Amino acid sequence: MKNIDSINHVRGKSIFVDDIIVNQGTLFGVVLGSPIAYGVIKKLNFDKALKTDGVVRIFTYEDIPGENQIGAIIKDEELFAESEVHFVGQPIALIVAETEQMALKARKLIHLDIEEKEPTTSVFVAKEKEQFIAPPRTFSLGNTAEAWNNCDHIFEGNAISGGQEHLYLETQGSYAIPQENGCIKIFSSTQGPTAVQKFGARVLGIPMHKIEVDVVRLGGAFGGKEDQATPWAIMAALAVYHLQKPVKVILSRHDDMHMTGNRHPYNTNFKIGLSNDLKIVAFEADYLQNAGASADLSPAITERTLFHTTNSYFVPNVRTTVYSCKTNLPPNTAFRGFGAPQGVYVMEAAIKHAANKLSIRAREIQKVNLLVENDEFPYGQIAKNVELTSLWNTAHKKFNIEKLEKEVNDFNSSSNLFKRGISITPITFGISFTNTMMNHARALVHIYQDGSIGISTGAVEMGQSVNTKMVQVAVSIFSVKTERIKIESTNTTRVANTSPSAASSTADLNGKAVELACNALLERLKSTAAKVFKAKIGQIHLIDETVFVDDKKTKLTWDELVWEAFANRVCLTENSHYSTPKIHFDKTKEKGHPFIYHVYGIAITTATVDCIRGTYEIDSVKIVHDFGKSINQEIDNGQIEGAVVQGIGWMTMEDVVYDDKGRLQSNALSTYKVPDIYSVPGTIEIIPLDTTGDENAILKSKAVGEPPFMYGVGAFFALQDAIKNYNPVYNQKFDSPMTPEKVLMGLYYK
Ligand code: LUZ
Ligand code: MOS
Repeated sequence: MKNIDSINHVRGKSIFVDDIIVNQGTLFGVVLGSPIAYGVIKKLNFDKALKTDGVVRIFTYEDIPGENQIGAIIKDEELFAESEVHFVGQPIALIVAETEQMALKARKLIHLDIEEKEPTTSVFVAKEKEQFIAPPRTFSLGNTAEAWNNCDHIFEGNAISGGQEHLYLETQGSYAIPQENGCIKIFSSTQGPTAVQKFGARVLGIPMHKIEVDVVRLGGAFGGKEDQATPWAIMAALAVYHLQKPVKVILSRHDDMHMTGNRHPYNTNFKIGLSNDLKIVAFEADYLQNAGASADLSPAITERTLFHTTNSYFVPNVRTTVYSCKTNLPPNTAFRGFGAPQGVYVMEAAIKHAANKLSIRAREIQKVNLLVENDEFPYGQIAKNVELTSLWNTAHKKFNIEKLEKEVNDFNSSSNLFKRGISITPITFGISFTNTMMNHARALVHIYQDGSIGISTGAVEMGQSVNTKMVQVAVSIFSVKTERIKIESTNTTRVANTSPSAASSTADLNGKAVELACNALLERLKSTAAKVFKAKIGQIHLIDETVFVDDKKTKLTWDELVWEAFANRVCLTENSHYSTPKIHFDKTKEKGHPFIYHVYGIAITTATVDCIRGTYEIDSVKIVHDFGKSINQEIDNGQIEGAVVQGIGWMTMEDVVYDDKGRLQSNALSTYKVPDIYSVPGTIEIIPLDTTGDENAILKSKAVGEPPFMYGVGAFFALQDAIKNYNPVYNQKFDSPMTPEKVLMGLYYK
């Protein structure tokens, strides 16, 4: 089935927040952000700005009727700065005017008197000062202190990974409209409609039922709108609260890049110990996570890093600690993979480091340490339905790893100025929100009298095609034409108390809820049909919009059956609730069974480096992936292709740069490079692993959003391999992103 949005998307007919037809009298808000990273606010002078043509009002923390607090996990984040600012771009005020241009003009006329203090941007300084978001967390298995004695080889090293700007095509934005009795309706480009509602209620000091949040779709999010869509929505709502006029707040690209956080940069020291037969005996790592100025989702991201420190390998002795460091940068936040890619990258760096020292290929270490059935993860979960060996064997059979290596060698011996490299990247990703409480969802399904169907869920469509998958789930149960089904907007009054669309779990959680609701309705329709034909329910089947009694086709069609049920006063609406079974986690012991299942995969990456310029191309990424039984191979392949390219971007070219005053230098698309059509791999080949699927995944089709992001890690190591093939004394620092500048330095390193 095709993505239901594709035709409207390519014709520019899809509606995003900024496309909603505006009401008469709509006002426009522009956010004033702090120009400095750390300081004490002495005086704000709005006099000139307020006299500017069209300016209606300027809001600050003093206008907040409830709590000036939007921190979700930890209450450490003000909506508007009160007495201190903690990062460049931190919101101080909202200027509301008749047009956006008028508000922008007024913003320039605001005079800020802020006494500057010395900002902290480095994780080392933060750690030294013990400036942490929360106490450090450690996961351990076995006993590393003793295990070092049993290692034949021990290596220590350091690995750095950088930030990443989400760069969703649609910037952050919201449109809030006053309703009667002090109620407010907010259209928001958010992954978490309930987050907007809940924290909006907190800030405005009103109950949640006075705020309705509606989301049609997002023009991309990637985690950047899990938490950080909230402030702009609340600001619009705050202005509505006071002015009783519709207010729109849409960030410009420049403001968005300045004011919102990124993927967390990490700096990690690791230690790995191996036996002579290359078994990893012990692994330790201290991860310094740059969290920025407030917690945001950092404690949860910390956790997901710890859940993925050993990637796809069994290591009997592990001790890993994440230090979430508080700095004067914008609060870093969720980004596809949610801390797992950072963990996986360090493990792969440690293996590569050991392989370099032992003068062997990394794959020789990787292969003999792959997780197998009943191995224990460092967090106590026992690995089940592990597909890694079967993936490795399939990759070997379909792609012939040794032949690929030989091709690389042959190329290199016949080429002086271009050199090629190769790497292998196995991935393992745990599916479920690591916070067990969040793993539930609801669906509201109406069958209308004419046989058409409307479905509401908590799922937010952000380009991942979850709505298409929801249609498929309903079609698979009702056996009706896809045109019968409409997926409604995500709305807090129809489906309440939702978790954000995140953690790769949206299709599973909401799909299972849709499945439950549709099955309940199907039972009622079958019961109606059974009465019509004086048969038993078990004899009734619905196939292609027609009722069958046993295997005999009847004349009763879907719409006639629906009418019959309605005429007999049968309820044609169902509201269902799904919560993931079996999962649990004990934070006091750091042990449990947090994930309902794991997604596995393996990628082989090849790259070619231009040894004069330091420029490069990723030639191919060959993947064997565990989809379970995909319900939509094209959509899932699209998710993989997008994730691979985004992962390669993170590992190779996307370089978030702040100066030591905490000012973003890579603040526009001229200075921040993202992969474009010219930098995607020459080929991306995807082979689905042949498996029976997983009962806990929706229609056995496993979650696919985040796991393939980590295939991008392979680009870093393929590039290092290519550099090494030109310069045998290359120092192989694990310092990503591997920009052309770093490649060039590596090629000529002496
Ligand atoms: N968001 C979240 C996530 O709140 N919890 C998670 O475990 C998670 N995992 C991946 C992406 N977003
Ligand atoms: Mo996410 S990183 O919002 O799944």
